[in-house]
Amino acid sequence: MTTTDSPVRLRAVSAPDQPDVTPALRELYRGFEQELLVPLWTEIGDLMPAHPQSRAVPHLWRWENLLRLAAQAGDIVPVGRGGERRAIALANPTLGGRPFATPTLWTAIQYLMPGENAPEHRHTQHAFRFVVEGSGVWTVVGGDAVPMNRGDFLPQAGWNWHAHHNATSEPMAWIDGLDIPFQYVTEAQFFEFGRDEISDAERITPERSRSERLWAHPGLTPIAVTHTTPGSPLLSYKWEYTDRALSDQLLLEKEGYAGTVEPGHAAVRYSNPTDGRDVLPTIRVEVHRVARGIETATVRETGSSVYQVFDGSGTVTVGDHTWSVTRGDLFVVPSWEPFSVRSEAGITDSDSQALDLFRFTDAPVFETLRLNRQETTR
Ligand code: GTQ
Ligand code: FE2
Repeated sequence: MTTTDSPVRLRAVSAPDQPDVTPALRELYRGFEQELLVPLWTEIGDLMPAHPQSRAVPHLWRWENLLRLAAQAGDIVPVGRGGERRAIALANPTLGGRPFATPTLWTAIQYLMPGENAPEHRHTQHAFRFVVEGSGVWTVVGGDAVPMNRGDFLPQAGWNWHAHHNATSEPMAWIDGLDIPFQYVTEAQFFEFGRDEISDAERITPERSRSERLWAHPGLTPIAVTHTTPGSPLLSYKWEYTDRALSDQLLLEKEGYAGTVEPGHAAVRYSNPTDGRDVLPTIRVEVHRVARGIETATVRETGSSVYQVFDGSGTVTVGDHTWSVTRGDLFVVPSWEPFSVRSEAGITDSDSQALDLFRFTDAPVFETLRLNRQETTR
């Protein structure tokens, strides 16, 4: 309870350790204010809570609404130097209207009209793209043109030059994930403009990027290549491989072998082929497949997640919120909020007859700082 605008809060005497509000106490707190001092005893509950209490809340964004508004922006808002990208970010309702999906993670829908180019730039923020539907855009990372198709995951570690171009006659939408909110608090960001137009030699449309030809062979590392920059050198993880990994896990389970997270729940993490670690220094990315009729255990962990439904339908519970979700829908799980899903038959049948969830988190940061904690209840 605040009795003045003073940074020092004069609390009602509720706890035994709080002093009586006397003229002497008011005088003391005025002294604190004048010298820009704040005592611990009025702040401790907020500063040092017994368990995480996220400033963010669970929230769901419907893909059909995002897509409709992005298409509208496509008609009205040009893309070019300065604004850089036609990207529209999810703003968690309790993060002050800032474009932050969670306190650490940026999530946006990006939209490119036929023939459009998003100019080249680079920044320290680590990024990725994920495609829930559509095709036709190539992202050019360090001069390497990488195709984007449904289910493809494209990591792009900080400080790589990148531009995007739509080579088709159809608009395309996808989602971007970045650590913009996290880097915002670090005050260590850098940004540089590149060329306004990439060269014709780069504005090409190969089916596979050079990075995939070098790095996308399971268990095989090119001997003559040393990779020293942060994050994965593989610029696209194609859906074909992810899909097979997930369906194999479920088949192995049927045959009585281990591999799934829990019965009917397969999951994979995208990893850096040079060291097996997370694809990006600050962001972990996973895909989960929950078989029809399966309900997962309830998990809560420190750090926040953003999910996008890739395929199928089901019911998602995050803390006190429960939503029916379908293809493309996005939702956030704030730190320490209990999370579970149930895979159900939807209006439209899914390709995999299951609920496929794309997920990204800030887990690498929490693990590095030894702040990771997890609790599972069945
Ligand atoms: O595509 O380069 O959503 O730099 C936010 C910042 C996308 C991008 C975003 C970016 C980009
Ligand atoms: Fe960028």
